[in-house]
Amino acid sequence: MTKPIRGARDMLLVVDIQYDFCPEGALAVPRGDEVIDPINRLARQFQHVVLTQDWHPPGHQSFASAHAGRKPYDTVALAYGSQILWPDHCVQATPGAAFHNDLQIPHAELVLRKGYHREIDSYSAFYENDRTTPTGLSGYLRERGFTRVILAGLAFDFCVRYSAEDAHAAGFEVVVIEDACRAIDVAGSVAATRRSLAERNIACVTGDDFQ
Ligand code: VGL
Ligand code: ZN
Repeated sequence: MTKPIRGARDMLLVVDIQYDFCPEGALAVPRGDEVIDPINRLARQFQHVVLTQDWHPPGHQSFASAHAGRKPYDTVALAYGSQILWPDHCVQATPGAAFHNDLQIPHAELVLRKGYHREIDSYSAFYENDRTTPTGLSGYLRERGFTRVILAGLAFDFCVRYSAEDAHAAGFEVVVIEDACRAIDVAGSVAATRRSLAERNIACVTGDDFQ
């Protein structure tokens, strides 16, 4: 491993680099696989890396197939609020849920799975979509003394966005490496993400600019 140039209090959070989010996957993020090389390079600069993995049980409530008469990208009201419905994706232990083989981060210290409660989706790596069920990540990072979270991965407008916002709300310094992310872009979600990150003063930079 290259000598880490990032601080001992920095955690790189690599979000959902799974086959189902890559081209030809069940919930393909356009050009999603383009982030893999930049993320591999970025990860070599960090001593500390966490990977997230979307990990749904069959019949998950975020799947359109679990709602009669609904189709992917419809929005429905669930017990905790409004939820976009997705194609079945990242079903536990299926090939689509696996990390892309080209992702090479052997020194990643934690794989944080999320979305495993059948009734609750989880975009954020910190809180599920009911906004009250924690994943435990904030405690993990705090207990280990990390103060800054740097994010890259898929998808910019969902899991990266909500993870960045929750990390910020939890008191971490947050940086999104935007050119190491790709977006789904449904119903203006990319524009909404940019607005929301800007309102919170969450830094959105390119890998080259990241200091
Ligand atoms: C994601 C939609 C559904 C993501 C996960 O990783 O951004 N998006 N599940
Ligand atoms: Zn999902």
